[in-house]
Amino acid sequence: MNAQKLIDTAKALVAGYKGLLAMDESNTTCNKRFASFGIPQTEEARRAYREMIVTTPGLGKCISGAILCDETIRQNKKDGTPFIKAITDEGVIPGIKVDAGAKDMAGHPGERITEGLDGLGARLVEYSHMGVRFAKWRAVIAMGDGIPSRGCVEANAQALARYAALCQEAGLVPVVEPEVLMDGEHTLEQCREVTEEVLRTVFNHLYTQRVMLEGLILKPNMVLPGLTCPKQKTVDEVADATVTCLLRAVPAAVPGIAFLSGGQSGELASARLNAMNVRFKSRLPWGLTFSFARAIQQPSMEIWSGQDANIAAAQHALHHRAKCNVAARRGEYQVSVKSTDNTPLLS
Ligand code: 5MM
Repeated sequence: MNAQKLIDTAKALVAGYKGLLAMDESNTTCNKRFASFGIPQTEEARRAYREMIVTTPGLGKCISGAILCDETIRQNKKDGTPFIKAITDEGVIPGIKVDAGAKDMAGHPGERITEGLDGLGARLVEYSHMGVRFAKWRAVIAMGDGIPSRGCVEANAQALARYAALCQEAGLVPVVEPEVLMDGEHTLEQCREVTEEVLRTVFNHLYTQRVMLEGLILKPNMVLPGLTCPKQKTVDEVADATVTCLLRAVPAAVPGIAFLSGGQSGELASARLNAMNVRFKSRLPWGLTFSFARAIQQPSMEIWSGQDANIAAAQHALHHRAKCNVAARRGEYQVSVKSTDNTPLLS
């Protein structure tokens, strides 16, 4: 293991005011999103969509690293240039999603365990030879009546730690993504408690598996009330709860924390990241940035809608959301964000 190389890559992923672009939707997820906009669910449509993304002018000024999936990393632009070369030439570090998805967990109704450890070492070596420098694995933790269970949290944390150790051995920086889902009626405080327990468990297992904290990136959820919780919270309240939780559970040796958006609107995700940087930046041991999929891509996918004529407009929308998140890292993002019932969410 080349520790310095891992540290340098991890630092580069959170350097300046850039963040990560998650464009690693599995074919099933991508097809589902395409279906909602009437886009054909074919390999060629997925390739064309990803070409639209990676050729967005100025992408490298906002995005430090892009997470691809196995299909995309093997695809090329129409002119034959491999996507991995296109993004590397733009100054964006290529990454790869390596989990095999979250599956129903035996004996744990309503809970899931992420699979993909078998043969992972060999797959990582192949990706590394292709020029990939970091990887990503997502664990999914649901909240509800009696869940998450200890068994589910422990099993997912152990899998994340084993994945992270394999990545570092292969010279790839692991992005460690334990996602506490937004679905449910739970309160902000309940989400904070569960997220803290999950993160503490994950870091215990990372320690047990001898993962070098300086050479990884954490990709957590923000601490939010459940989607159907009657008590929604202001942007500042979310920022405070999230940072409080992270300060208690994430060691200072970790170089960066890059949030997932988890189904928040692009505007809210940016506003909440902005508030964290405005209120806490000077007191934080790690960089706080973004690793969004939907909160960056959603408007551009709708505008593109599978039509070549819409590429420039779709790229403009993608670049706009990426720039908004760079502004949020600086603490300079400004937008009036309202909830669906028109209650102001900014305090
Ligand atoms: C939570 O999903 C990750 C971040 O995306 P959002 O910002 O939209 O929440 C994302 O990287 C996710 O892990 C990938 O899209 C892969 O998901 P699937 O379920 O398709 O493997």
